[in-house]
Amino acid sequence: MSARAYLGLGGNIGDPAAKMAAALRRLDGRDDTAVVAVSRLYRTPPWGKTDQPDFVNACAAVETDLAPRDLLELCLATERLFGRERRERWGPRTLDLDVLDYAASPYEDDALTLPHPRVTERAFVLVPLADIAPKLAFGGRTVADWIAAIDPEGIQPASADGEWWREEHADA
Ligand code: A4P
Ligand code: MG
Repeated sequence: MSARAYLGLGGNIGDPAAKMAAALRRLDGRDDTAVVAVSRLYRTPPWGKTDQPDFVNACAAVETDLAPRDLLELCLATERLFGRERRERWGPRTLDLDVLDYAASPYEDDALTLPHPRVTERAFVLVPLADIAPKLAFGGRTVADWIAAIDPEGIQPASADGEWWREEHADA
């Protein structure tokens, strides 16, 4: 009874693309979760707190047997595994792994809100997500429609395709 979920990955300290790739390989290696599509890598200007280095961002689709809350816990554990230091809100980070959507269904508990509340404001999420799920809808509008409503300026592809995560990756 697996569900389709979408993850957002990002980072701007060290070698974020290598951390993101290692995280995806780790998830894909589990018996309960398969990575079924990955966007290109993108280089993105910092959003929210702008006096920090550019980010690398990507999105991935997974098929998972985990419940939404268990998928969040797996993402948080994976962030910790690859050395995230939690600091200020929206500040620099080695690896951020958010759950963007789970089975196109709203969900809320004390630690998880789905869809991710800020998806539709963030070009660094929407543009990579359009690589793999342009017709996924949030609030009645598709990812492609939301992109038309925001400013995607400065979001630059940093890989030719969605294969960058499959083997040891030097840099983005
Ligand atoms: N949480 C609730 N819902 C969710 C969800 N759907 N997915 C809770 C993931 N987590 C969710 O997470 C704090 C807590 O949110 C989690 O422990 C979980 O219980 P966090 O990642 O530390 O969040 P935050 O930094 O406080 O806020 P926010 O808005 O989630 O920040 P993000 O998404 O982490 O963004 N600019 C660019 N260009 N690219 C980026 O990737 N990232 C950030 C940080 C800022 N600017 C950026 C980027
Ligand atoms: Mg996060």
